[in-house]
Amino acid sequence: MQTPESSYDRRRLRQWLSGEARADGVSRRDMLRLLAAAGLAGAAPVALSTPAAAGPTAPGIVKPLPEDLFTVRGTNAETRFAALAGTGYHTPNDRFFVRNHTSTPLLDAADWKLTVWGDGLNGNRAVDFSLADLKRLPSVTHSAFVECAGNGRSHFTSQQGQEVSGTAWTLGAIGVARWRGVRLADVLKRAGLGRRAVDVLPRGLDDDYVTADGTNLGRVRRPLPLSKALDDVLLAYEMNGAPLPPDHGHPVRVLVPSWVGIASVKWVGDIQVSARPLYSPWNTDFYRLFGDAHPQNGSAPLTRQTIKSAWELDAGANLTAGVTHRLTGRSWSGAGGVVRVDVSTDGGTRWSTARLHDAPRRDGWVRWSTPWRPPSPGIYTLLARATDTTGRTQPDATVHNTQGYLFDAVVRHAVNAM
Ligand SMILES: Nc1nc2c(c(=O)[nH]1)N[C@H]1C(S)=C(S)[C@@H](COP(=O)(O)O)O[C@H]1N2
Ligand SMILES: [Mo]
Repeated sequence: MQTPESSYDRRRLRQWLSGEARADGVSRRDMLRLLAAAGLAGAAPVALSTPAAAGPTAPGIVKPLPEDLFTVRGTNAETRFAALAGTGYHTPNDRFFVRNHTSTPLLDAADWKLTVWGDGLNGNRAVDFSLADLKRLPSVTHSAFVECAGNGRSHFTSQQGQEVSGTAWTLGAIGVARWRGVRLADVLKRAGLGRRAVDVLPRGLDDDYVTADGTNLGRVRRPLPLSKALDDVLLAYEMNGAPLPPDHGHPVRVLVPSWVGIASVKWVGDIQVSARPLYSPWNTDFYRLFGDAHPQNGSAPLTRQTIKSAWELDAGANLTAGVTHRLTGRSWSGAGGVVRVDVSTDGGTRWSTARLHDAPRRDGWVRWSTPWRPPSPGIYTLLARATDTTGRTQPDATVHNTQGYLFDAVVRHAVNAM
């Protein structure tokens, strides 16, 4: 009899050999282990060819992570904003950030199914959907960002001198893609959504998440109120015109526009529909605001993202003095489109408005540019401050919370003119 692990290894090997899973980023040692597990060692020399552009890898991420595109942070990969310069509105899949609690599972779309179940369904009857079932439903396409709630977290420390826990992202834990899929509302209706349903709980097929102190929190799952689930949430199977890549939830992920990234559960395998409010560590212990300025048990669970801006430059980038450069960047807000971006190249003494290259778009970002001629060699601090359709603007400092969520202050970006 085959253990589940060996059948997993065989499936993974099959996908890898058929080119479904990318060779790059899978180490030779891992491949040898898989070949041995599948009883194929020595039988497939093609599988052992060294990838052309092997860069640093993060454990569990399948796609290549070349240093000019990504900064690896533990099991995660942050997009380098400088690598977005000139890429257009949508973030190419090869440079979209990855946030993995554990590691990317390699799932076979043909074997995959989604089970919708729970006492919020009529008759409490579970219903399964294959990928083909989903593709028979009307498809919708929506451009939206996925952004980690902790994006910008490192600036609590570097800019405000405060301690926070979690991945030390700079500003690159965001990407905007064209997602295609079906409305979660359509799937819930087909499953027999009952009148008493209040919450849904999508759950990922990746491994259980075990915290640093050894506590097993089970599979990644976060309750979503039915009101949002029925509004604009998708079950996405395409990203920028391609089948969802393994690292971004293949074959199907939840896509919750404008909300914190944790809501957009990847590799979704089942969705509980409940007549009572649901809880998981991801809406009780995590993804609330804790700390001196917040209620004892934390704020309400986080929903929308906040407002941010980023320059498409590395921190400390070198620029030639006495020459006019076209500096570019992007700004976004979870509350509405960005309508204005003010920029300063002298640490905030003088400000001008950046030229916007996109109309304000809900759930997305705007690209902007500003000309700048560094007058003489030296260190300069660039600032960008966005304002959205609701009138919200970026503050000088963000109120502290212990887990470093929703950093929205203007980031001080040092560059070196030489
Ligand atoms: N199943 C599962 N879904 C998940 C995660 C995960 O680790 N497992 N990470 C979440 C978090 S915290 C974020 S920010 C986004 C990141 O999506 P991306 O990796 O496609 O950029 O996925 C979310 N969905
Ligand atoms: Mo996240």
